Amino acid sequence: MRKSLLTTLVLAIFVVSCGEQSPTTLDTSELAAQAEPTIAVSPTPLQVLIDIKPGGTPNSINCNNQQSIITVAILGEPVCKAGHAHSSSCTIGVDISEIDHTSVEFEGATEVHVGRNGPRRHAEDVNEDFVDDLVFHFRLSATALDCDSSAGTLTGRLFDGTDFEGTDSIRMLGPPNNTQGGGIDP
Ligand SMILES: [Ca+2]
Repeated sequence: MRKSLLTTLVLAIFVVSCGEQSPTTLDTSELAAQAEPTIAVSPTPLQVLIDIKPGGTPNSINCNNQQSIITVAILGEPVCKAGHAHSSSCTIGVDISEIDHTSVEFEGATEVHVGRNGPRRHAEDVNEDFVDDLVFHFRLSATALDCDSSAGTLTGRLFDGTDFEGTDSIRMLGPPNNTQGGGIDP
């Protein structure tokens, strides 16, 4: 009888001690699972308006001419500062003076016009809205675009370190094996 009680007691201690250990093991794995998404989280880039081949649509690119230059503009927008009296009449957007043009890439390609101090800055009002836009030129062969691409994305950073990106549609002309070429984009 005593022996049976002792056995029960030992068993009870074993169960309790197991019960204490199990949650500890679970907690560790749960912590590991929670840590992963926290590391993966990154801020969403600021969205900017871009215009591939400004001035016309569709934005046709001859995919057989890998040396062609693709013009891409970041459209400047009037920026309404906090507390601006006319905030309802203007668009919240990016001020191109805040853009670090040396950080800009289009589908992995960088500006082709490079001077002594790196990529040249080219501001011009391409859409005639009286607000300067920032214009870039990229060689097709330097981009990740292929003959099936239907959109191109430009990425970069503001001087304050904020990442931004913008996407516009493209229409690739010419099948991959067509050697006749055709119209070459400026
Ligand atoms: Ca403009």
